[in-house]
Amino acid sequence: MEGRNVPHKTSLPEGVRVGTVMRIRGVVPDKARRFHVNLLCSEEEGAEAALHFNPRMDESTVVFNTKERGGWGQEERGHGLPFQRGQPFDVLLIATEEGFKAVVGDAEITTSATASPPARVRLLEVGGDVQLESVKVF
Ligand code: 9QG
Repeated sequence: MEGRNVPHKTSLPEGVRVGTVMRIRGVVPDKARRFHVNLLCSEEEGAEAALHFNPRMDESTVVFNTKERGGWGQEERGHGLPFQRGQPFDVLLIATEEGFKAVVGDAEITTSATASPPARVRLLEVGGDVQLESVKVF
């Protein structure tokens, strides 16, 4: 996917395995508040999220969470915010045994301890205040 905009969906019918790398590049718009990358467990409305990766310019942090049938799990927050309004970004989401590791530019911002296993993922979705440049799965 190159140069399309949000909401964006990439189907992952075979799921992801430990070692899968998802690379998301884009630009944070000047007036952006928040955007998100969701790794969803199905393509259905209201799907559970193995990972909700949510840079918040309005709170100067990145929120990580999961969504189960009963609603949101417990939030984890990264330290600092490696995203800036008006600037490009390059995010790697790497599937690990425990969940997902996020690398933004030169910084590993957190390993999400509570994420669901990568094998359950079926859809990568990007939404919110973001100018998306590319989504690639390796
Ligand atoms: O606020 O926090 C993550 O823990 C919620 C937000 C929600 C998530 C959630 O409202 O926003 O970020 O899908 C949603 O509603 C997202 C965009 C306690």
